[in-house]
Amino acid sequence: MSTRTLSLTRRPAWKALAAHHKKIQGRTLRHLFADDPQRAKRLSLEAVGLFLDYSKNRIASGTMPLLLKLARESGLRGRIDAMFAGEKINLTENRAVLHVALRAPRGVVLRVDGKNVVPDVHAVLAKMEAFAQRIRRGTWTGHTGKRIRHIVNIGIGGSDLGPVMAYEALKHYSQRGLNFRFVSNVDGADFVEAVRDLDPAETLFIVSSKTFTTQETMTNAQSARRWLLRGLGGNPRAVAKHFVAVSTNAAKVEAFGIDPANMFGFWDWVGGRYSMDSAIGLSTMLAIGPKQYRAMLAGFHEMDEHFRTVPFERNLPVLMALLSVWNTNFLGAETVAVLPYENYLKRFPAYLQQLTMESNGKHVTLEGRTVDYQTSPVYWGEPGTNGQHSFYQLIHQGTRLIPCDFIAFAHALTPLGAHHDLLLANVFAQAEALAFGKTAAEVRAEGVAESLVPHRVFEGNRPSNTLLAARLTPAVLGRLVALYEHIVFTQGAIWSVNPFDQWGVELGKALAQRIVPELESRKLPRLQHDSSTNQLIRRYRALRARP
Ligand code: G6Q
Repeated sequence: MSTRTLSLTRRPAWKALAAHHKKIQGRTLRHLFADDPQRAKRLSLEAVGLFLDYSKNRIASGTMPLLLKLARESGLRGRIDAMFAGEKINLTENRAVLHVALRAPRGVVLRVDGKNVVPDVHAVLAKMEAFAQRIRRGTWTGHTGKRIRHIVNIGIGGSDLGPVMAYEALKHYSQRGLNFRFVSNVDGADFVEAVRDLDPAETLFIVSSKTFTTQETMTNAQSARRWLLRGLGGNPRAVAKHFVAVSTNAAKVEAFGIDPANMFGFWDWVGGRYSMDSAIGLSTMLAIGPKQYRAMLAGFHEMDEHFRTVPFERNLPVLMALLSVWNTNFLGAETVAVLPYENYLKRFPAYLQQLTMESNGKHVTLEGRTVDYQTSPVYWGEPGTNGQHSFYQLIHQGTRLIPCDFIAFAHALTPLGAHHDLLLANVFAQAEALAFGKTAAEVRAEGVAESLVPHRVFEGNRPSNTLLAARLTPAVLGRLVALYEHIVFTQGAIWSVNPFDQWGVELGKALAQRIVPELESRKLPRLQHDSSTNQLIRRYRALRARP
């Protein structure tokens, strides 16, 4: 029997890791660093412009070899090859998973059902570029002849989080005369606030929806259309000049009234949360321009090639994924804090929440067996140093183990006095304090009153990774996103789950549809939910009836 078919906890490497963990658990980061002056050098790695120091993880000399063995026993190599070969590895939806094709240079061949998809990708990119140039140069004008100054992306989930994150991350490179807004929530406040100060004559809506059926997005798109027509005198012909769509569903786009010539397509082998570099990235391209967008794609591709070709022991996504498996499954960590010390990455943790948790938040294996181990940890975070003045207390002195991914850059994009050195001093200090803490003896040596000593002790031994790059460029953003995409892929391979479906999201979409008519109908219909849901619906209707 091959090890791949054994359930995860029965694989030899898993058992060896459990035994190894017992053996080394008493050895703290203080011991591990004291025993090996070369530790930092040994446990760090530079690849595709990213430097990863993973020496502050609770691993001893035998840990990584065993984790690498686990990767091999889990069939990781075969799964990577299957993804790049366009096999339908998204089993539950019978789809290929080929977001790597979105950034493949012309000339690369990646096939789905025997057809090379790379030329299609480049055809859409060329169409996006032509459109982006017209908007950026002001040669695309609105219904009244004014140039477009405001761009509103309407989309949700994978059709929103990537565009918002990328816009914020790359704002430094954006054309400042264009103003970008993002509307996702079906809560009307999102739309109303987004357009409050905009002139419809200067506004372009990008309706981003893979399916073009998502309730939130369709509702916002209809409101946008009404808002536009109201502002421009009601001529429906105005829609064609102020709406474009990004979708896989041409029929629905046309039915909405958007000219199919202004639809930018993508394909069912791109999952929503893996789509920020497909046409879903149109707002990003409008902001930073085609050249910088291409640079971002090149960054993604560099990381893809690194992941595909470099041996696992020097492979950034593989190593980071294995460390997360170690922290989750052997050290019992339940979350990972992602802490960028770069204000432009303020939406990066939110973006990663979807990428990681929607992908690997699964409780059955690909074969449908309930797992007997933890899968995705909760990912969360905030930019440093803000987090330091809020939740870091719990990371330092709370009762939970919270591994941290620190992300920092050598150069500020907007240098200002001593700010950047202060910022970087903070990130290095935090990782150091988390790892080494402060003992009671050290606290006493500072002359602290005995009654306060327990309060001032830091246990340390808190694991972290530090990722350092020269500066946040479009290429580096591409590499960072691809890094986490492939971390998720590797985790999924080890946990034997399908990172590419999202039945939990589908459930929410269906349930809400069922309740809508029960809220909208004039007369209260017979409610057949549980007593709590029935009560909430009745109470809502009653409250709403009062002025
Ligand atoms: C992503 C999910 C989900 C999806 C949204 C929007 O992987 O499938 O977040 O992106 O539900 O879907 P549409 O793009 O089809 O509107």
